[in-house]
Amino acid sequence: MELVHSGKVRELYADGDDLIMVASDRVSVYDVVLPTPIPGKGRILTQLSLWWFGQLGDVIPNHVISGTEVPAEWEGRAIRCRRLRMLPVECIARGYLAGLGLASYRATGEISGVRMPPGLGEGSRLPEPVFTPTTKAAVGHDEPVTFGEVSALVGGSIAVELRRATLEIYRRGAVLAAARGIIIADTKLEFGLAGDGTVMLADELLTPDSSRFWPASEWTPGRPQPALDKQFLRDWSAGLDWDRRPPGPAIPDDVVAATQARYAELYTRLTGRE
Ligand code: PZK
Repeated sequence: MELVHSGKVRELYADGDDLIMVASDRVSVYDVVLPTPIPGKGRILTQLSLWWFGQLGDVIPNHVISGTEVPAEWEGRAIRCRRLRMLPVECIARGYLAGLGLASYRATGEISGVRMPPGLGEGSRLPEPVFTPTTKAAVGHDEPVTFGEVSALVGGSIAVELRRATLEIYRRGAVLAAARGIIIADTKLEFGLAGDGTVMLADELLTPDSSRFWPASEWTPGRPQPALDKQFLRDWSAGLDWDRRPPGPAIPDDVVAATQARYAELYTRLTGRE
């Protein structure tokens, strides 16, 4: 099959008119892919994405064709998808302060042009979820864009649909996760257009690679929140003499095992499946 895109932890292949998205067991910390895989991670993230696409299919149509009709070597960690014309915006919804949302709040008191109340800190819950789109920069980090800029890029009616679907997917996902003790602080979605112009949800959905997942039991606003999936990796790597530039260090067996257990726990807690 023809490789069309290779990401840090995933590959995208063309199969006739379809695409096959394949999740690897690779893991990144501080944006650097480590040389040691986390066995089962690709399967868990793929099954979690498929589960969410099923749960949230009534919000907006999505690109999934099948989670089973894929080459045998990738079974369980690949999704057959419709090839779409991807829209050049990363659609982010934030319900809690972290990352670039926190930086923006500290600098201006606003997030994506929306004024926030004073006194929020790192990890605080926002009064309501905010749509904070970015554009994919050719190199380096993504650039925040206003809603007006999204409209100029994709057209006003599509921009309205992207904002609606992004906020609704986030709200529905966050409510469901909260009932299972998990905070989804934010999430990044990607959309594309089908041949007939229908806006469709693409990419992966509400996985820990596209979203911040925090254990609700440990949520303490005012400090950085522990990540449900990668905290063992972060804690271990913080104790190394490593400048966070490639190549990353090999992961010791006990940290691999603890991280593997976190991904399995996350999947079981959310979906009720083993
Ligand atoms: C598409 N990416 C991101 C990069 C990956 C994924 N349904 C689609 N149609 C056309 N293009 C894409 C999709 C989807 N999803 C997604 N880039 C293009 C990406 C690297 C590896 F697995």
